Formats: sequence, C-alpha cells, structure tokens
Amino acid sequence: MQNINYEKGKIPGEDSGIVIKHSLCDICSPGMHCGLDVHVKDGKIVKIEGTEGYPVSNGKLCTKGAGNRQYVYREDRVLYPLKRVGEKGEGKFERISWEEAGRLIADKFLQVRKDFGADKAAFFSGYSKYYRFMLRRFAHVFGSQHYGTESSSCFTSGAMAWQIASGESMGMDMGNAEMLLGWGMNGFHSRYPVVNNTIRNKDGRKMKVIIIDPRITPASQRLADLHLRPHLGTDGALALAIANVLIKNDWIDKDYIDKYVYGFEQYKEYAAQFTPEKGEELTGVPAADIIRAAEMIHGCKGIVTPESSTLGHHKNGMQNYRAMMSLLIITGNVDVKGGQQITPFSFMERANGFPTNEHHFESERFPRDAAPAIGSKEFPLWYYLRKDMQANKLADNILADDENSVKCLLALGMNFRMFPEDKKMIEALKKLEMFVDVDLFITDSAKYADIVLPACTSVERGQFIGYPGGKVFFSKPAIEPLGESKSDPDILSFLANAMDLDDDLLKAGYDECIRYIIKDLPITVEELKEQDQPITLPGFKPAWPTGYWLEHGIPTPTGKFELYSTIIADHPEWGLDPLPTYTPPWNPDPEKYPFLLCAGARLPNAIHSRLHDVPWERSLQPEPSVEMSLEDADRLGIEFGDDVEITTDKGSLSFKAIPTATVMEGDVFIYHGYREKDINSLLNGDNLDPYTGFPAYRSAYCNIRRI
Ligand SMILES: Nc1nc2c(c(=O)[nH]1)N[C@H]1C(S)=C(S)[C@@H](COP(=O)(O)OP(=O)(O)OC[C@H]3O[C@@H](n4cnc5c(=O)[nH]c(N)nc54)[C@H](O)[C@@H]3O)O[C@H]1N2
Ligand SMILES: Nc1nc2c(c(=O)[nH]1)N[C@H]1C(S)=C(S)[C@@H](COP(=O)(O)OP(=O)(O)OC[C@H]3O[C@@H](n4cnc5c(=O)[nH]c(N)nc54)[C@H](O)[C@@H]3O)O[C@H]1N2
Ligand SMILES: [Mo]
Repeated sequence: MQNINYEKGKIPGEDSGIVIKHSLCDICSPGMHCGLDVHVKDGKIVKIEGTEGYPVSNGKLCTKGAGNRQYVYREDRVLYPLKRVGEKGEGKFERISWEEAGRLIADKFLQVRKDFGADKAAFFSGYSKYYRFMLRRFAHVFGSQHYGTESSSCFTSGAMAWQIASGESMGMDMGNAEMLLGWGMNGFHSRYPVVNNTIRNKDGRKMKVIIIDPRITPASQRLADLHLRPHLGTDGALALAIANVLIKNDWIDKDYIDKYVYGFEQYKEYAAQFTPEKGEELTGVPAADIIRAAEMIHGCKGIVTPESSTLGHHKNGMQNYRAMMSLLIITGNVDVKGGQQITPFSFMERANGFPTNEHHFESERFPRDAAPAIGSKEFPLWYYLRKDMQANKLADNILADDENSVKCLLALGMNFRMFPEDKKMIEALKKLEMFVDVDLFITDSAKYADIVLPACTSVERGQFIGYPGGKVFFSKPAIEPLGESKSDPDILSFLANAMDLDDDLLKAGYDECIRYIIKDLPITVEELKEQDQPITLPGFKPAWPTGYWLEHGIPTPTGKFELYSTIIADHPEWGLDPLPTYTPPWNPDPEKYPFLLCAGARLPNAIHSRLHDVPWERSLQPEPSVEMSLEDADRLGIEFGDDVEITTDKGSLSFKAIPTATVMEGDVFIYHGYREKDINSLLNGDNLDPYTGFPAYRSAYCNIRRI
C-alpha cells in the first residue's frame, strides 16, 4: 500500500510517518480538560482525536476540542515578542527579541514601583488557569495586591455562596445520587460531553431530574422529569417558594437541622412569605409546579446540584445561589451519601481528593501592608473571602486617574469584551503607561498593548494536572512551540528573572514551583513525567470522604451550615443581608426596556472571544443572532432572519432574528464574544451584584424592533 493512502486516512504508523502524541485540550479549563490523541507528522498536527480511557472525557471531544488543529494554527497566532509602533489600538507592531522585551518591561515596572509604589501595577489573567498560582505569587512578590482574573465573572459567585454556607468548596456524590437539581444547567452546550450521561447513578438507576431554565434546551427535553421555567434572575424567589412548601409540609430533615444547621428559625420566618402563589407571581412558574418540585425533592434521598455560573450572573446572583443551596441543607443533603459534598480544592480550583501546597504557594508572600486590592471597598465580601482584585472595577480604577490608579498592567489573556460596558476597559487600556499582553493571538485587546508576548497552546507545552479520584498527569508537548512562543509559566519565570524579583521559586520556573506544590504527595515530578497517561496516586485514599465534615465539624464560624451568615452579620457596615433574601433583577426603565436580556448562554461551538475566529467553529453559527419568542416576533412583525435592533441605555446594535419556541415571551437571548456585534458594549457596567461584584450578564434589559 502506498503512504499516500495512510496519509489520507491520517493513520499512524511507520509507513505514514504519523505518530500519536498524548496531550490535553485546555480550550475549556480547568475542570474540563479532555485527553487528546494528537496525530503529528513532520512536527505538524495533521489530526486530533480524543484519548480513550482519559479521566472524565474518555475518548470523547466536543465541537471545540475537535477544532483544536485549526485553533493551534489560527492565522493570527502571535509568534514573536512585539513592540507597538503605531497608535494604541491600531495593531502596528515590530518584532523584538525576548531580551529586549524583558528589558523594556522590567525597566518600566521597576521604575513605576520606585516612583509611585508597587500598588501602581496590576496583574490580570483571562480565561486560562493553569499558570495562575504563579501569576498571583508574582504580583505578591512584586508587592501588589492587584492580582485579578476572569473569575471575577465566572463561577466564583456560586463558590462564595457555598463558602458562606459551608466554609469550603462544593462537589457532588453523583454516583450515589437519586436526584439532580439542574439550575440553569444545559451541559449539552457548556460542559464536557460525559456530564450529560451522568443522570444514571452507579447502580444504573436513572436519577430524577428537575431542570430549572427559562429556555427549552436539550437538557430540559432529554433529561428532565420536571422543567421549571422562571423568568431570568428570579431563581431566588423560586427556591424560597419551594422551601416554603417543604417547611410547611414538614418535608425537611429536623434532626439534621438541629445538629448541623445555623439560622434555620430566621430563614423559616423569612421563607414564610414565599407561598407558592407568591412564587408564581414573582417567577412565572405555576404554583402547582412549585408544589410538584417540593414533592419530588421530598421523595428523594441524595440530591445534587452542579455548580452554575448562570445563577451568579445577576445583580441578585449570589443571594439567588444561596437560596437554592439552602434547599439541600434543610433537606439534609450535604455531606451525606448521594448528596452535595464539601470538597476542598486541591489544585487549580479542582477537587481531586488530595491536598497540595498550592494555597500556601499562592498566599505565603501576600503583601499585607500594600494598598488593598482593587474593588475591595465596593465589594468587601468578595475581598474578605478572596483577597484578590474584583476585576470588574479595574477599568474604573484606571479611569479615575487619581492617587490609587494603576499605571501598568501585565495581563495573561486580556479580552476587554468580557466586561460589561467594555468601552470603559478600552479607554482604560489606552490610559495605561504600560500594558503588556501575553496571548496566543493578536486580539483586538492586544492591539492596545505596548508589548505583546507570544504564549503557546496546551499541545505545545507540558503541565501538571489532577483529576478527582487522586488522578495525576504531567502532559508533554506534542509539537514544538510555534515561532518563539513560550508557555505562560516560562514567560512568568522569564519576567521574574528580568525584574530580579525576590523569589527563587518563580525564577527557577514551573517544574520547581510544581515540585514545591506537590512536595507532600507520594510522587515526584520526575516520576510523573515518565508516565504517558494520567495515573492514580500510589495508595490514594480520599482525604475528605463523605461524612467527614459532619463528624469533624463544618468549617464555618459556627461549625454549622449557615443559612444565616455570621460573617455577613458581623459586618453590618457592608450593608448585606445575612439571610438569602430576594430582590428582583434591576431595570432602570421597564417601559423603555420591556425585554429581559440574557447576554450569554453558551454556544456549543464557541467560547468567549476565541472560537469565532476558527473556521470550523464559525461555520456552525456564522452570524450574531438574537433568539426571541414566537409570540413577541409575531406581535412585532419580525420573521426569521430579519435584521432587528437591540437597544439599551448604552446604545444599539443590530442582529439577525431567530424567533423560536424555546424562548419565553418577554425574554431575548444573545450570544457574546462576537467582535462585529459585541453585546457587552450595550450592558451597564454598574449593574453589579453588591455581594460579589458580578455583572448582571443574564438579567440585563433591552428593547427590540425590526429594522
Ligand atoms: N456577555 C457576557 N459576557 C461574559 C459572559 C457571559 O456569559 N456573557 N461570561 C463571563 C465569563 S463566565 C467568563 S469566564 C469570561 C471569559 O472571558 P475571557 O477571559 O475574555 O475568555 P476568552 O476570550 O476565552 O479568553 C481571554 C483571552 O485569553 C487568551 N488565551 C487563551 N488561552 C491562553 C493561554 O493559554 N495563555 C494566554 N496567555 N492567553 C490565553 C485568549 O486568546 C483571549 O484573548 O467572560 C465573561 N463575560
Ligand atoms: N461551549 C461552551 N462551553 C462553555 C463556555 C462557552 O463559552 N462555550 N463557557 C464556559 C464558562 S466560562 C462557563 S462560566 C460555563 C457556564 O456554564 P453554565 O453555568 O452551565 O451556563 P450556560 O450553559 O451558559 O447556561 C445554562 C442555561 O442557563 C439558562 N439560564 C440563563 N439565565 C438563567 C437564569 O437566570 N436562571 C436559570 N435558572 N437559568 C438561566 C440558559 O437558558 C442556559 O440554557 O460554561 C463553560 N463552558
Ligand atoms: Mo466562566
């Protein structure tokens, strides 16, 4: 047989010259990394498939992962360090050497620190997470508390709600659960493929599933026994109404509450006003369905609810999240078999079941006496729990142009379009004395940078990673980094040396940092690197098995699950409610803006700013569109494919209309991240949750008309 036939099928083997290298996809991260079989010929990727037997993904890839080859070879990859020669935003750069880049950056950052103080520098990370422990430490060693990330907008709101209630991070005992409460859950579009199959527990029984989503989705159609459709941003009222029914009927776990729950009486008293009828009035969910949901919850022992960023993306987001988590607490479904689990994160925001030194690595150099992180004043609870910057306040800090404003910014993956009212971030980037952007691509944000440094993708580098069940892996590069690109940790280490930071670990590089972080694990970096696939830690036993916390004490101030937060109660000056109280989504002028706008349910083929520029992915939904109900379309004379104008108090944009039976009357859904139709430019940057600083991406407001 001739080689050419092998190559056509891209079959590995000596004849074809194609070898398979194992790597991982980090287009979604960190929880959703999937194993890749990278088919390489002559140093180039010819094809990508999923790795059979890989933890979680087990051979499967989603639309995004399958597009990895085009992603790696995107035409706008940054290949060399670049220095801006045109105006900010113009995108004119010249190639410089790594040495020159290092010198320019170090000179400026050190000069600013000397003249104005270390807190005049900020350090930011976009979506990517694998280097964050190094970036955080970098900021601290430099002397600044202004380290912040995209987590100022992602899942952290839910994590904070859970932290308030339980003192730790949350997980699920999916394998033993009888019920899945899917609040804003449509894993078919936003999660790794296998989550969608886990509605069967490990005995093979199908779990009962309630999906709570205003839209009809694949999850509501294929998984749900009951589908509740509340108006956007009203989940707190729905949860309180369900609690009301549970309490009135005594469908709660009294012994568990007596032993493990703090503040039940106050909570019960508050929930009393949320009768099913009141719930219907506030959420649009029929009272009968609210009662039905409570009946189903009562009938199941072992209930889990996956984390959901959806619920956090509202002005009342964290309170809604707390209300929904309270249902699991009052029914005795936390830290029990088949229930929600308290699971400390061990590495990269993932609960792997074993402890590491990551937290210590990140916090031991925290500059206590430096100016408090940006956003700490506006969002004191955020700062209390997180000790980092609320990045949604970064632009305001720079634009204030006062004695607290930062002058230089080192960003690993800055995408201004992630922020609400993002023109503020553009203005802020323009104002900076030095903006260094490390990215894979010449993005629209990178065009505002003074220096752009080239990062490489996950298949061009290695990284340490852990998975639940004590699995560990140190991936290896499948191909050489393109051009002169480097991994982010190598770039941070390079800059630590260029600035001569007072830290031997950062200067020594990634492997040394990982060695420090896993020093108490029964495996070394060298042993890890010998493996080609993830392995289980020798002698692994989960450090926090189910029931551990009920036995040893829940790590909150009262040692109990707190429905009434003592952390919040102890700080009346914050002006926040200790109970999970409900307020409706905010709208400055309901007559002018009669529609609720959800700017950001997920597209299976896109992730934020990155995949709209990958041809395979773009082809699946080429045009920015708005989904609206058939009823509203009918009333406004709008047909499929018509151009419609979306207006808010921040401006107008036109989109293609998709009238659909999946959307409720009064709602519109627009996907974010499109460069040519940037919905975030229409969002109000002050519509933030006072508990967390999270933007109300999913309960914004607008008007719509046919053009
Ligand atoms: N309207 C609206 N806005 C939203 C949301 C929404 O639902 N609606 N969601 C919010 C949420 S949950 C999130 S998480 C944010 C995400 O928002 P972003 O953080 O903006 O996410 P991305 O655009 O995926 O990535 C940011 C940048 O990082 C770069 N990058 C990717 N990988 C790497 C890497 O390995 N190294 C380096 N140095 N750079 C890399 C990308 O090229 C990109 O320029 O958006 C938020 N914004
Ligand atoms: N393909 C793809 N996958 C992604 C991403 C991506 O951009 N693309 N982004 C990743 C990131 S950064 C994140 S944070 C996660 C987000 O992932 P999730 O938190 O799971 O959120 P989504 O899938 O965006 O939304 C799920 C459902 O929530 C519903 N929803 C919207 N508003 C509300 C509400 O107020 N209440 C209720 N009950 N439901 C509501 C929407 O209709 C949608 O069907 O996804 C990750 N996975
Ligand atoms: Mo996110």
